[in-house]
Amino acid sequence: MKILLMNPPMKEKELFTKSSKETASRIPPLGLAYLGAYLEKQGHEVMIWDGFVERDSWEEIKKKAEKYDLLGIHVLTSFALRSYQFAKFLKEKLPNKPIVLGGCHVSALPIEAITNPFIDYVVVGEGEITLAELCWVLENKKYKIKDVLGVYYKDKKNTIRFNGQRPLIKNFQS
Ligand code: B12
Repeated sequence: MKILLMNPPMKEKELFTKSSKETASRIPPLGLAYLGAYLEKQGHEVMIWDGFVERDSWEEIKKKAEKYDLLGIHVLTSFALRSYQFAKFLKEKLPNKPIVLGGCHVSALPIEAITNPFIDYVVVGEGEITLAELCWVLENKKYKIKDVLGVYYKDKKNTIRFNGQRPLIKNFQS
């Protein structure tokens, strides 16, 4: 699958660490990089688009996103509202693309996130294996969504479902 992982678009003045312009806010998004590395090992094609650094307009991001099969967005509490606005924008423009949220904010408040009609999946806790299994489900291989731990989703009747927490990864090399 072709997967686009994103930090939401933030203006320079909105970044909390603006006082240290050259350093803190310029650190690459580690969580997305972990996910990308794991997904690439599973054979997927991954692009990371970091909205703290990139300066594309939302329309330009939408044009990029058109080329991907799954759109993932990272959510910290400090930019959760922007992440939700961004997810809504993408869903309205690209209704057939699955939108997945992850990160510590939605791990703490998954119901707040999955209740939004424009969000398809919320991954809680460590995302590597959960997202890889979700990709298999979406590719119609091997797994059914009811077998995937660590993900909130809505069934055909729009009821929120969760199959339980995924145990922590013990050996990351394997
Ligand atoms: C390193 C770090 C920083 C670094 C680098 C951050 C970066 N850009 O990567 C710096 C110093 C820049 C930083 C800054 C800030 N940080 Co900080 N930071 C951390 C720290 C210590 C580790 C983060 C990390 O890299 N974890 C490792 C990665 C692998 O984990 P992860 O990001 O959570 O990602 C995993 C999952 O969440 C999930 N996942 C994540 N995204 C997605 C997306 C999808 C689609 C899916 C499916 C899954 C998924 O899968 C990933 C892999 O398992 C955490 C504390 C912690 N122990 O996590 C605080 C933490 C994230 N930071 C926090 C805060 C508040 C901030 C600041 C807002 C502080 C400030 N006032 O300026 C700023 C934000 C600035 C910014 N522009 O991002 C809070 C967030 C609290 C919250 N509820 O949102 C935390 C949790 C610390 C705390 N307990 O208060 N931070």
